[in-house]
Amino acid sequence: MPPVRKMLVTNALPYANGSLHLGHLVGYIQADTWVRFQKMRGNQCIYICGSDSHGTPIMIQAEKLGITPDELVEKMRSEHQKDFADFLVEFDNYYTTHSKENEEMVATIFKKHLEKGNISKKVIRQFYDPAKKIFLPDRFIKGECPRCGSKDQYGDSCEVCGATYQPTELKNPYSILSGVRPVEKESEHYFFNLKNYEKLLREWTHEDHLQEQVANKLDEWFEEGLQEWDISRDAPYFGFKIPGENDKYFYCWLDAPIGYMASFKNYCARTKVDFAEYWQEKNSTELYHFIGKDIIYFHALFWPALLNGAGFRTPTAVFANGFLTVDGQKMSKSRGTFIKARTYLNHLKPEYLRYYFSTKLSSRIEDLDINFDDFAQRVNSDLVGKFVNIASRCASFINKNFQGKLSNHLADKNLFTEFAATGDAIAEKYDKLEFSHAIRLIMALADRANQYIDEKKPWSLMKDPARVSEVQDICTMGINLFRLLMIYLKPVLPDTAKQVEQFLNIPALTWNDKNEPLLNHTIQEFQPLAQRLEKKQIDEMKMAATQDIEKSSEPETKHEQPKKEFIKIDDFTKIDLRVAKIIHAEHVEGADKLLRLELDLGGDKRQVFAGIKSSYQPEQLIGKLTVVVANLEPRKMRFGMSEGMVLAASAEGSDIFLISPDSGAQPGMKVK
Ligand code: B3M
Ligand code: ZN
Repeated sequence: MPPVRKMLVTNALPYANGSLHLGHLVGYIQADTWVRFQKMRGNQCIYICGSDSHGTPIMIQAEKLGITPDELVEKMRSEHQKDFADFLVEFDNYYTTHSKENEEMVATIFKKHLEKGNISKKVIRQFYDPAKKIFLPDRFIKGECPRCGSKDQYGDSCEVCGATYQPTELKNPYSILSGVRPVEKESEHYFFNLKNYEKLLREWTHEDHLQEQVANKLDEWFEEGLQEWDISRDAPYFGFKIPGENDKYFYCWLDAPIGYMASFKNYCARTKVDFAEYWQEKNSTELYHFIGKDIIYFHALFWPALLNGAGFRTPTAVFANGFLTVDGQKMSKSRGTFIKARTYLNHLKPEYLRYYFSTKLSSRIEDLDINFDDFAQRVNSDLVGKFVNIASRCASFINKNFQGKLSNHLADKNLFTEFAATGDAIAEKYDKLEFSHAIRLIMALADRANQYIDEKKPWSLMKDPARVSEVQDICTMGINLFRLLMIYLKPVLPDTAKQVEQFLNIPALTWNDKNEPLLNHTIQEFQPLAQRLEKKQIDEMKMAATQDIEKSSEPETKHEQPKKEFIKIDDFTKIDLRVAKIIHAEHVEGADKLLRLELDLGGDKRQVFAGIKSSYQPEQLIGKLTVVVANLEPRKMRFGMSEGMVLAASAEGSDIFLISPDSGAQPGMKVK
């Protein structure tokens, strides 16, 4: 028996300002599956998470909702906890960075680094919103891209051309909070000098703590040169005050990873586990962080440096996962592929997603695509068609004909041994986070088990009274193979495992149970374990996702007041507005809204199609004066060319009112 490992596992702490979506779940399901596997192996594995509760976006979001940041954080924390629980992501502790434990921990770590001379103060210039009286994070400033000129780009990068830049480089910048032009303002900030840890980090990077792709990325960052890290923010800010300062706070990204320690500390107080055993330098415990690929810099550079300098251990490994795409595309609200965790849960079983993800996850940072046709196909063919099928094929014979009793021996010992031995290979794949490989091995065994039953044909033996006892042996064998498959799938399908444990009338399955068959034992009545997934269910879920977006999009954009667009007088004079006399008007066959007008612009005759049918009869219009855009590029319409546009006033749902000059105006006169 390998020695029991003592492991502490964390997942990135989700921001407490928005709901979880399927993209978030990749990393949580991955870590949860891994933790469940470790626990099944008999390792002591503690799984920690919590809300990332500080920062400007949380403060602003609370303000929008008219609640305090504390209230927002608590509300989101319980929503996230419920979502995680329902996806069977089972943390040992789910805490918050906005806690006493964290505040103390942050102060301790900060003080250590101050004493070591790793932190210095410097005055910097930053954008400030004079209307809201607040320094603006890069993402709160928009303007025109300095490279391609695209409008409404964020202060750090352009979504159109991909340029990255400083917010001060934006042209015509505006604050998304107030719409006003930000001013540059000076303020003193605290900086963490990451360069002091370059040697340590360069070594650490190549000691197998990181995925290869991450280590390579870090090498690039070393070549570019490590930057000082601004760890302070000015008031108003929702966070921890910097000791000795009045209106300065720690940047939320400083206290966020320290939140792992605080959540664990909170867990220790509850369970009497020894905090120091897991965090002191040189110890035999293991520390793992599961994160998204976008936050590698914080976890692979700042975090080990912060820990080491403050006298704590560094992580055993950091695992980064890729992003989720839906049907090959980035999740997008406008395409209706943005699916909230809760929307999924309202329609589909959490284990289906857990299974689907595990068929696709590897130890590499790859984006993972969810294609819902493939999803349904996987669930139906693997889980329903192969796995559950084994139990349902065998259980009814045992239940009905042998009073639920399994035989006292294995009909095919070799096959059982082969299944048990493959368990070691599967375990190795799980341990290395090669889930998709583990699942392939498991499904190959499921095929073998089905093949065994097909060959033995218990249903036809049942008809021959002399061979009925063989049926019990074959089905006992089938159920035993099924039981091993259940052990192997239990990290992915914990709920199904519970049902199976009940059905088999056994205590919670552990990994080692694979070595001993279940014989001479009475099982319970078989209950269906999984239903086929119908396309309709997926369609309904997708529909609900679209509706969610429609519901939520309004408040989300409410406070983003883009800068008022002004045009220059030159822009206006480009438009050639003329007085026109309507000399003929008629209905257009097949058009619901249009009338065909013939106009006289002082000798210049034009045909215009105008969408005013709902408010005017053609006869009413003949002889009337109106105003027309005379230099609009002629447009070919289904009914003919339209050579201009008449001006009319209207509001949503109202009548249409043609614009007419006062009497005395002559056709062809310029309107200015
Ligand atoms: N809240 C970003 C994220 O949710 C951030 C993670 C903090 S981990 C210490 O991906
Ligand atoms: Zn650009």
